[in-house]
Amino acid sequence: MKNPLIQFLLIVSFFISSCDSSKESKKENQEDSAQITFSNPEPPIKEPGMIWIPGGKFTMGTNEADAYQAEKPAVEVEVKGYWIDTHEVTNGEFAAFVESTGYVTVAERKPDWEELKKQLPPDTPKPDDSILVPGSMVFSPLPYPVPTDDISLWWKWVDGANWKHPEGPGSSIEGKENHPVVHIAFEDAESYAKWVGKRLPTEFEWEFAARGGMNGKRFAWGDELTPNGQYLANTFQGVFPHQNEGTDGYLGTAPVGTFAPNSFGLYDMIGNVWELTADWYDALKYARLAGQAPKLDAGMNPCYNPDNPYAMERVMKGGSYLCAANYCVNYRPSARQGTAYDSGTSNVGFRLVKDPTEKSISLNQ
Ligand SMILES: [Ca+2]
Ligand SMILES: [Ca+2]
Repeated sequence: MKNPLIQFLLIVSFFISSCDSSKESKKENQEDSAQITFSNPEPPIKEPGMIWIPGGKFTMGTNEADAYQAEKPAVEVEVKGYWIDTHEVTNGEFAAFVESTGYVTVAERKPDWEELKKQLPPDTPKPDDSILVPGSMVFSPLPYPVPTDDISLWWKWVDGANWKHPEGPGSSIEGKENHPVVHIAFEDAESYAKWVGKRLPTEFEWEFAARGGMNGKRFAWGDELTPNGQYLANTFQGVFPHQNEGTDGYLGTAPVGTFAPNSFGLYDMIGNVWELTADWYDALKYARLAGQAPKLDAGMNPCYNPDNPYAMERVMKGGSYLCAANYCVNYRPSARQGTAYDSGTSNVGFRLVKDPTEKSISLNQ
């Protein structure tokens, strides 16, 4: 590791997974598996590349015994109808944005210490300027088994890593125009969204779409991870992090739309890359909604992660090509993690939503 201090600093500000290997077993889902009643018909004016999600009440989160605490308890929430991208935003789509606007992503800029230190313990000393250089976190596993409670054993800060050079200098996205864009910070996703006239989904909207109209299913397609041995998402087969077998055909990202869509016609809601949402990460969000934890009052920090108390994090959903049975198990619609708002990684991307126009709604009435 060239710059151990920046690695340390960024690991602290990066999401700290609460994953452990105790989440392997699969329990029968006890929740209501009835179809969701939809509330908003599809507007007559279509949005290219997007699917209409008809809105309604649904069960968010889970009561499964082996799920992570931040996913519990299951709570009923309601969303209004919206359009959502059929697939994750691709390198090709992001390149068109950069070409048109000249936008420079966060990973391509020199880190701002004044911003960075807000997410570090108060007595953290300022590193030398030579250490604060553009870069991003890249999955870099060792070739042998390591303890799975130390993410620094497989995440490395790589100078010069960004969306155009996903593994760092020398790597490129040539031939990967149809792969999801990665190394995207929240600010980058919001800037792209503004350019295309869309927005990031809320956490509720994302999960409603991922569930494909079915309440209480463990996966986006039902209760089996690989029904009849068929892979329905790009995840990690083998023993994480060193033994990536790629039985599903992909060791890293896959072209969007490679795996079968869910019932709404959406690709890669599970796996491929994690997807940023608009919400701050609050580990007690569902507990608060269910009255099992105090409500957040106005003026309180909207972000809460006991494993990463200084970080300001956004919710990401769906898991990635790095989610394995022995680690993470986040390839489920209810799964959620916080990710630092001001940095990206090689396994986090996004997709966008769009509200119906007043005109298109009125045409339906
Ligand atoms: Ca894979
Ligand atoms: Ca995804």
